[in-house]
Amino acid sequence: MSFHPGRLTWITILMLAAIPLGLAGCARGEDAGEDAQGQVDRSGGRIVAFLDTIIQEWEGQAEFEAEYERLTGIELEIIQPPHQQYNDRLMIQLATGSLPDVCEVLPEYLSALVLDSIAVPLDEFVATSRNMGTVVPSFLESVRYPDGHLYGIPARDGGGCVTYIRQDWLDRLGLRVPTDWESFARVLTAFTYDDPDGNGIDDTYGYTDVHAASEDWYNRAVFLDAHAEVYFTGGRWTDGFTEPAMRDAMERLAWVYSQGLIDPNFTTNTTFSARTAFFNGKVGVITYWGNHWARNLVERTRATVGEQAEVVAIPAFAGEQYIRRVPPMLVITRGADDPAWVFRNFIDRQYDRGPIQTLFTYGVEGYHWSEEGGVMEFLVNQQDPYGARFTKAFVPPNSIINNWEQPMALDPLVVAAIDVLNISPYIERLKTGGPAFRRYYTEIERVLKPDILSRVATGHLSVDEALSEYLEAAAQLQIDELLAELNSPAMTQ
Ligand SMILES: [Ca+2]
Repeated sequence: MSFHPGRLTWITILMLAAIPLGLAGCARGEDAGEDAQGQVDRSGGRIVAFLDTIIQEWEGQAEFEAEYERLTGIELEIIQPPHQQYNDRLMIQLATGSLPDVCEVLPEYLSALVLDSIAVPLDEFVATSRNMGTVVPSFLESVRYPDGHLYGIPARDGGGCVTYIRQDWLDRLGLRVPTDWESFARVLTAFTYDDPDGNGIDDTYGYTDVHAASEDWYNRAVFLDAHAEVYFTGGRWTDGFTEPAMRDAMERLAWVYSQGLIDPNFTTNTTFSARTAFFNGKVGVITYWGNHWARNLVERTRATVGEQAEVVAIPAFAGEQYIRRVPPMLVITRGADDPAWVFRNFIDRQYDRGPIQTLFTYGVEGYHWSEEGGVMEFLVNQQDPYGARFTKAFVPPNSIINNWEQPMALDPLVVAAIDVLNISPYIERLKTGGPAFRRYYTEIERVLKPDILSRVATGHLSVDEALSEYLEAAAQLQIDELLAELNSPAMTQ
């Protein structure tokens, strides 16, 4: 199969959303043979995997594929669209092209694959697998569909975001770690106006965010107890955007902007541009993933602004909860000639607590990691502009979901961030809906809400005007029907 990236527009995406997903499957190798344990030992097969968070080409993806083939005898073809476009590309691929054997799917997209019978139920494969018994059961249950089936296996612990702050800036200004909105507002003001980097130039902001603060994972420090997105509370799905707490959150966001405390690019920031502002010492606070990014944030900031940079993950403020997300999943499509074979060789073997799990976690020995004197460590990525070490291959070492005794010591910086995340987080649930959900969810959450938030934050709309405009637009996008689907008995049993 082939895949040719092209320019996308929302119109294209919305048009394609109306096309039933799924066409012909991929051709693949010969029939399977099984060894004494019932496991496949066939060589010469081929797996096409459509993946988002696998290491990229500049991180040794070709070496990863070659090592997988060396260990399994199976050719692996990874298709990896640009991260920012991944979900749109996947939906278009499923709608217009041939199906990959297996794909990485964010939870809110699973319903589309189930409604179109693209996702193959995996229950029987799990029951007869060699390695799935090592997986902590709660991870599997977190992605079980309301019809009782498993259509995806968590690709990792979904984890969540925590707020990171420049400790060296706090120290220079004689400030303590903020613990509530009032102390946070003072820190943001000092980070903006009191020259926290000591270069004598007014060149910093306190804070940055992503997509106009429309994504709850990233907006916690300013939104606190408010949810911009549809979320599960009090036993049902609710549109957080219309709740009273959202009014106060919008007022705080507009205040932060009016005081000049936020990176003005936050309305258009991708995760890439937001974290780059942090690496460059332009902002002192960002809420970002509490995993191997704890290491990346420190190393890349130091590589840019100097070794004095200290970055710490701080506990949620008073009234705020960090969010633990439903994990992305690996889904086998009906395009696979032999789904059971793909399951055994691509999914189940990732949990072998041996060479394949080592590959999917750490990468290739001698390229991504090495072992000397019994100590295993990541190597420097020679292609990395920051000269940083590798931190993962597909599954970050701190995001393992089975009971593997890992061969590499966990990074204490990452452990500290995960400890902060796990203090008392809000636990997300799998969103499963019907036609209105599938048709309009992304437009409401990723287009309408960011647009309105960016205008209310920058003073172009009052909070009242914002809410009134939102209610009208959301009604046209069937928000009531969408919520009814999410809350239907079949979906919440
Ligand atoms: Ca400065």
